[in-house]
Amino acid sequence: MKNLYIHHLLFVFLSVQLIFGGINAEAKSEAIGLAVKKNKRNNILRLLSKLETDLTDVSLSQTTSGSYVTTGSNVTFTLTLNNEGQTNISGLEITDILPSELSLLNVSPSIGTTSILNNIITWRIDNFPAFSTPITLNITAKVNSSGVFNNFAEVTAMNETDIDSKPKNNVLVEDDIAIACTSVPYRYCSGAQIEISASATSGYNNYQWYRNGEIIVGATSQSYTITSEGSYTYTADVSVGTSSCTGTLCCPIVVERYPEIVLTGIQTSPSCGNSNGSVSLTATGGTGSYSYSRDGVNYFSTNIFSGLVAGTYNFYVRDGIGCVGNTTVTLVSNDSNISLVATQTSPSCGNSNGSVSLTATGGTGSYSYSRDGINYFSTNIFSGLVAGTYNFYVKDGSGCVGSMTLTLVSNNSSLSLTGIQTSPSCGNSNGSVSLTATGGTGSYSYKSRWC
Ligand SMILES: [Ca+2]
Ligand SMILES: [Ca+2]
Repeated sequence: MKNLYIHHLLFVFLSVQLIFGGINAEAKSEAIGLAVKKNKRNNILRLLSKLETDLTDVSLSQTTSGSYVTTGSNVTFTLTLNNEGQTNISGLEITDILPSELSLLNVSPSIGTTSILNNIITWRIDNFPAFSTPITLNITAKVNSSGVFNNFAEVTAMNETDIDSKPKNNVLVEDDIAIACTSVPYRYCSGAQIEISASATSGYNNYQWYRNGEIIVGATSQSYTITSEGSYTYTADVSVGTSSCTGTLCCPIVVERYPEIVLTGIQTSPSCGNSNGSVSLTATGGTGSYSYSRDGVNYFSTNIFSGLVAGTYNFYVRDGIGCVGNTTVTLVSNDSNISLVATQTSPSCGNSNGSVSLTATGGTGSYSYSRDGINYFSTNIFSGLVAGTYNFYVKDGSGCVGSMTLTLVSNNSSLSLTGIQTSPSCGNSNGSVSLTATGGTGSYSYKSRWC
């Protein structure tokens, strides 16, 4: 929130029955000039017959390259000096007071010399002949802050006597004084509260404030608190002798909002309760480079936040001038359904020669397999198994897990053995037994043992 009190930035100008609301500085200067010239014409008519060949009249006007500029921009004020009389003018000195909120960059006279002290520029011309073309002084400066800034210039010395103005007397309606103003907008982030306490020049009557040229009902005090964007001006009655006329603000007080920052997020869903979700953020509408945050406190240059489980998240973006945008993204877990089937080879006769071959379907990406749900392997075959009950697990590329339980039953073969004997004779060792085995698996081997 800004709370700025504007002192003495605002000028009320005598307008000689004219209201200048909404016109720019150049137009105003011109209008003032017209009023003065009207007086001047009267003077000239009155004096013409006897002083026709002896009139000295210098006039000063001023324009600006921008009645509206933004902070950090440059603005140029151009002073134009006219010799409107019929005599040469010597020893001319013009003093320009540049507002302190502007940094002087360059001074360029078409003729004469300049000297600079802080933001005060003194322009000296030794001789300004009659019937010369106008001469100019360009003053270029950088604008450093928001507000309404008036560049003030007046003829402050000359050797001759001017018919309708006097050097260095600070009388606004004379033609040897010129003021140009520039508005530098107060800018607020979208959504930020606006509060500017503006104050008109004191000492006048019947103040009236306007927003975008429309009367603000009830805003009739010298001060007014601005709470919304717009272009603000005021008028006030100025006493001139026994009458009163209305003057107005030279340049409006401009209050703007920066464009809203729009933040969007593209999500990659987490899977099966894992913290493998991510959000990629895109911001538009801000100024300068962006930084991003999950908590609105800690900001990072990366626009991608990963390692996220399912849930709702707030994300923030901050631009180069500190304006913030935000968005909310809900990550929904993307759960795969994985089926697992097995082909078993039973162990035999209590041996650890059983095996299981697993086949998975569903899920995404490549599979890995496990007997304990912790250690996963690329092979889908588990061997060296004894009879028993086993759990098997499969995990897909997104981390989703399927499982099954399998019981290996020992395959005990039924072997039978029959024998045909040939008895030994007469105590000789010539007996024999011929064995025949049935059942079992594969080839047989035999062994004998005495009882
Ligand atoms: Ca004059
Ligand atoms: Ca003067």
